Amino acid sequence: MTDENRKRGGGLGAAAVGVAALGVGEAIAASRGGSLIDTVGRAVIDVVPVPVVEATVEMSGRHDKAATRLGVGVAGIAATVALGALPQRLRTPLAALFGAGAGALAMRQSTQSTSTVAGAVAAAGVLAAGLRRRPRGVLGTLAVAATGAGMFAAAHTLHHDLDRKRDNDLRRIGPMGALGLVPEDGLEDEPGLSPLVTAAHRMYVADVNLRPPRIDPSHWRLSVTGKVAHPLRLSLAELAEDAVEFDAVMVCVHNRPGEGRAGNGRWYGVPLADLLKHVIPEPGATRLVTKAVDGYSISLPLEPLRSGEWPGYVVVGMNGEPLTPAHGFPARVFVPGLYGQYTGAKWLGELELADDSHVDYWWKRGWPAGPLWVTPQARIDVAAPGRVAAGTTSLAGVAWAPPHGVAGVEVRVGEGDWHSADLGVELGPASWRRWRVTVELPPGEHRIQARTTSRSGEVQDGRPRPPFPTGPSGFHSVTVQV
Ligand SMILES: Nc1nc2c(c(=O)[nH]1)N[C@H]1C(S)=C(S)[C@@H](COP(=O)(O)O)O[C@H]1N2
Ligand SMILES: [Mo]
Repeated sequence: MTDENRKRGGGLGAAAVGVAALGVGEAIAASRGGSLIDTVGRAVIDVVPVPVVEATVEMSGRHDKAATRLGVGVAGIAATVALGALPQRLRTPLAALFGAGAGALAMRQSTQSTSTVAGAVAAAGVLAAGLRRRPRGVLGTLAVAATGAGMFAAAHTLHHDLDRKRDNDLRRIGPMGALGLVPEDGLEDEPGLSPLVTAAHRMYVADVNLRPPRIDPSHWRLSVTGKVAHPLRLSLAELAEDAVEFDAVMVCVHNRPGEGRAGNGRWYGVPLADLLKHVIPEPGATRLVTKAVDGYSISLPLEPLRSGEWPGYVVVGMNGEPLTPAHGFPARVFVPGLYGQYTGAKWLGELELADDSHVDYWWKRGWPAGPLWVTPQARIDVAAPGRVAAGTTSLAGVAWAPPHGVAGVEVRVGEGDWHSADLGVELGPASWRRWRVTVELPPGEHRIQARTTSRSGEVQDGRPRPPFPTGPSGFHSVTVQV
């Protein structure tokens, strides 16, 4: 074997060791619901510059979590190869440093940390031992890599089983809200139109976690602390007793016109004004900090929440059921009309009444302190030539302008006049509203745009603007061929 070949073989052997170390670490972490890759991934998400976050959201869309995981896994294997090329005396201390680093990150994120720390220690051990006695030959290398892959599969199965058990536990919690009647708006006969109420499993998911934190509802309590005369600790059942139902659209600040990062829910939550009345805020309290169990936080100005000027809620249910893990189980804060990034934390652990010195997760990253309000937006879901009659095109979609409500939706063909659409019955002003209209179009290709106007008189801004830093604007356009 030439030197060059031996080196290449050594690199492949090191890569196999990397797969094995990560696989063993993942399997041990997964035994109690943790994950090395997710822990490191979250730490990366916490520090990468905003332009990188924006580019990832843009490129990977719904697959941003899978893309981040893959990136962390590949980086881990690449780091092992780099480590393998270093002198032996450096490898073991560096492997130990990797393990200690991952363990420390897991402790900082504070959820499922014990098993993740154990996984980090095991991964460092496999790394050090594997690089000392690297697998030889194609078969040896394949065997080590296959062992690692098997460990990844085991980790996957462990998570799957934990998820199933948790889903069963959630089912036992019982209903959250009435939802006796499925709400209707009169546009039920429009095929292809978004449902009036978005099912939880169809709702977009946006957060900085690679996996929702696992929270045991029997031990979970919401604490209301800080500058208050009467701190509170409330169980899920206690919160549910005082909850009311409301309809509202949740919109991500990254939702460009036409995209799907918005969903309409029938939520069940405790009015923040009621909770705040109980705790009696102290004079210096100016902000309500909503803190997730994993360190994420978003704060809101206290006064408009306390007075009820902005109706905000500690939400414990969606569409008649407990929140799903992806959407914040057991509780989240939601102020209808504010973008998701500003509306409050999912996986809520604490509400802290604080002064203005608190710094939110996204402020550190260059987003304005806000809060930012959702701007009116119309989306075209259906553009179907010839469905009603030859020469006509049916258009239908959803529009939102929370918290004031949608006053009207219009469409235009090319640069032509705007035509008013028919509106479905409004569930509530913060809810989205469905619309439809039929237009006559000659044969050929046409560009169709939609816009909405809020009941407060705000007309949707047609100038395209990217989401960062104050939210997107522009019209949704579709092209139809008649
Ligand atoms: N704890 C926590 N809460 C969070 C976030 C997060 O990353 N962590 N993301 C926010 C953002 S950016 C949005 S758009 C909404 C999304 O809520 P959904 O995933 O239920 O649609 O949650 C908000 N609450
Ligand atoms: Mo978001």
